[in-house]
Amino acid sequence: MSIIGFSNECLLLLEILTRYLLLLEILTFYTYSKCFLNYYTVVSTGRKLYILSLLSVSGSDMFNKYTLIISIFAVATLLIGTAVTPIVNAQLQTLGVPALETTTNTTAAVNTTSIQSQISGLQKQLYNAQHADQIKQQADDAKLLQPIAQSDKAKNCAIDQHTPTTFKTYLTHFACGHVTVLANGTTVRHFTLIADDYNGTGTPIQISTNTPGLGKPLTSYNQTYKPVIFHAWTFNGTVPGPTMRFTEGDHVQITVRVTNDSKFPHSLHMHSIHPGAMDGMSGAAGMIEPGKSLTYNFVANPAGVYPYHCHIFPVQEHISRGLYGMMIIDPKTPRPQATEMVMMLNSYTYSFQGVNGSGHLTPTLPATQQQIEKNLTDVTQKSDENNGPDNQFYSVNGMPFGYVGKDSVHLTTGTPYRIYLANMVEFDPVNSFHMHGNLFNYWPSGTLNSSKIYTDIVTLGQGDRGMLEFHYNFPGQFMFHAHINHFSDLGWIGFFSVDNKPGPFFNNG
Ligand SMILES: [Cu+2]
Repeated sequence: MSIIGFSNECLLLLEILTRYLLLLEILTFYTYSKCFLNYYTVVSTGRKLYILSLLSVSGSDMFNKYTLIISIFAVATLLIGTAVTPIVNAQLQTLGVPALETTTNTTAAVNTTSIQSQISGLQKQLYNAQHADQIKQQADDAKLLQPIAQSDKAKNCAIDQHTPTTFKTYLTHFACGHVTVLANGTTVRHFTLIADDYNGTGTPIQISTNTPGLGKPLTSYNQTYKPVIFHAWTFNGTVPGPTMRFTEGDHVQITVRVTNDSKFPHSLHMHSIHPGAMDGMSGAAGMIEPGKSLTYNFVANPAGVYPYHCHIFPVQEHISRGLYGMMIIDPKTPRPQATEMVMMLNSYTYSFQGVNGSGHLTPTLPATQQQIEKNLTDVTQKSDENNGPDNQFYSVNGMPFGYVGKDSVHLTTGTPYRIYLANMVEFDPVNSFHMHGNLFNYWPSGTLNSSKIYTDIVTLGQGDRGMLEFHYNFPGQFMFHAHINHFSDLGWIGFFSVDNKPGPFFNNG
């Protein structure tokens, strides 16, 4: 009987099992010795066989030749496995693979990951070697782009150039385009403008806020608030279109696409210096038919503030419907640091567009005597003052009565501010900008050659613009508005809410 209590039947079964296992282990060891791969199996086999042989020896009265063979083989396997392990580990270490001591699944998994990461590392090295030129180019580009990216950040260039602006985000939204740098160091800025007249009838935009008592001159205080709607033609879906910003000397590419659903051709006419073919007038110099596009190429100069607008006849309709925006060309040497804003003065007329936006002015070119007389009759009939179309709303940045009450613009005392100002009001010869409780430096057109004036009011003709710099000494609520009070009463007013404490422009986001 077994000293540990095994029955003879059990021992017989164990012996048969052991012989069978022996055969398996021999096969395994053979494989190992041939391939020199799975040394773990050797170690574990040795351990298993050693235990089995001990069990066999201790569990049986018989010490037959099989158990002897098993024991010898087991000890030999264990010794070989133990001897080989450090050698293989050393080899693996030179390959950067962690040494494997056990055969547990966890370790195997860890090492599988490690080997995979090594493979992916090698693949990366191979890719880098194959694309060395491309990678070098990317690195060079990044090196060239870095100072421009820093300067664009200092100018508060918008990171998101796709989300349409609201009158609040428009105040500080500067689209600086998609930037690339040529090998000769030239900065290229590319912009896309989508011009859309929405089948000629315009898209309804809301030109009133929910401010109680304001922005709803078409309703009485007792009536339910209804937003005021204007049927607009748009660049990139908003009125005004995006403020585009570049630096003097930049190569600018502005791709203008007129949508398929537009009824009329449109164009992009920019103020500043450029070739005639880039001037965005009717005809060959930049007129774009519906469904077509055109890229305007020019070198930005000189530094200053400029309007851009569609210049297809009748221009007064294409502008007054909403196809305009502002363009800033920064000097190569940056202007002194200041918190910057954009203020685009504009107006809305219902004189000719009708309730649903379907009315149009008659084109004035080519102007025969007969056409001029018809046009004069048209505008006279459509006018509310019998002298041509007139505006029913005036605003800054597209929203009559926008920057009032909770949406007043928060400023901080002592902080330097700069405003880029432009006037795109149609039908009225002049507009003005007046600031309460303060004076400002003003540079007409914002060029480096402009002589500044120190004032609290500037008067602007149609398409006129300039640049203001100021800071407030005292806290308080200060109005800014057209000093043509007729315009103020129809929406062109706003408030600076000046505080000693710094904070965002709008407290309510
Ligand atoms: Cu147009």
